[in-house]
Amino acid sequence: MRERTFVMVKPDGMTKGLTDEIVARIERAGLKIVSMRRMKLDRGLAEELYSVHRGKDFFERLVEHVLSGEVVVMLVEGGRAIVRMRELSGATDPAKAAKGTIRGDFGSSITENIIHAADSAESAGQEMRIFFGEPEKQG
Ligand SMILES: Nc1nc2c(ncn2[C@@H]2O[C@H](COP(=O)(O)OP(=O)(O)OP(=O)(O)O)[C@@H](O)[C@H]2O)c(=O)[nH]1
Ligand SMILES: [Mg+2]
Repeated sequence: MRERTFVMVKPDGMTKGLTDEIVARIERAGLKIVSMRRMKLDRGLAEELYSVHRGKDFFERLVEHVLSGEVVVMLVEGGRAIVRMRELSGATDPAKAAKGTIRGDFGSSITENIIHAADSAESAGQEMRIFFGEPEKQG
């Protein structure tokens, strides 16, 4: 099934110079980057992106991290793009992420884990709307 998803290179991924490497991995996986933009999030945008985590003990750390530098946001399209991007990213905690995944190869901590990828069609829709003004419904 052809679908679209939202992906973001977090500030630690930017600092480590990993954007080109991430783009290459996405393209080698047969997915297409439809749109891509370098930007600095503001607090409102960061809290909206991570609104499901509001109230959790790591919420403030997470928001502070994504506000700590520039990010690259991407709209990625292809067959099973949502699941494929989660597979390419690897487990949330880099210490548990498999080698060959972006987090497994480059992540340094659960906060500094390089990349965000939407976890469902619903979040992908919401996040694409927030960052790219895409309509929420897919298909
Ligand atoms: N410090 C800390 N950070 C966490 C923890 N759980 C999640 N995070 C951070 O919060 C982000 C969002 O958490 P989740 O949505 O549960 O994880 P995820 O879907 O693999 O990661 P994202 O693609 O960034 O949404 C993660 O990428 C981590 O950076 C935790 O237990 N401790
Ligand atoms: Mg998530």
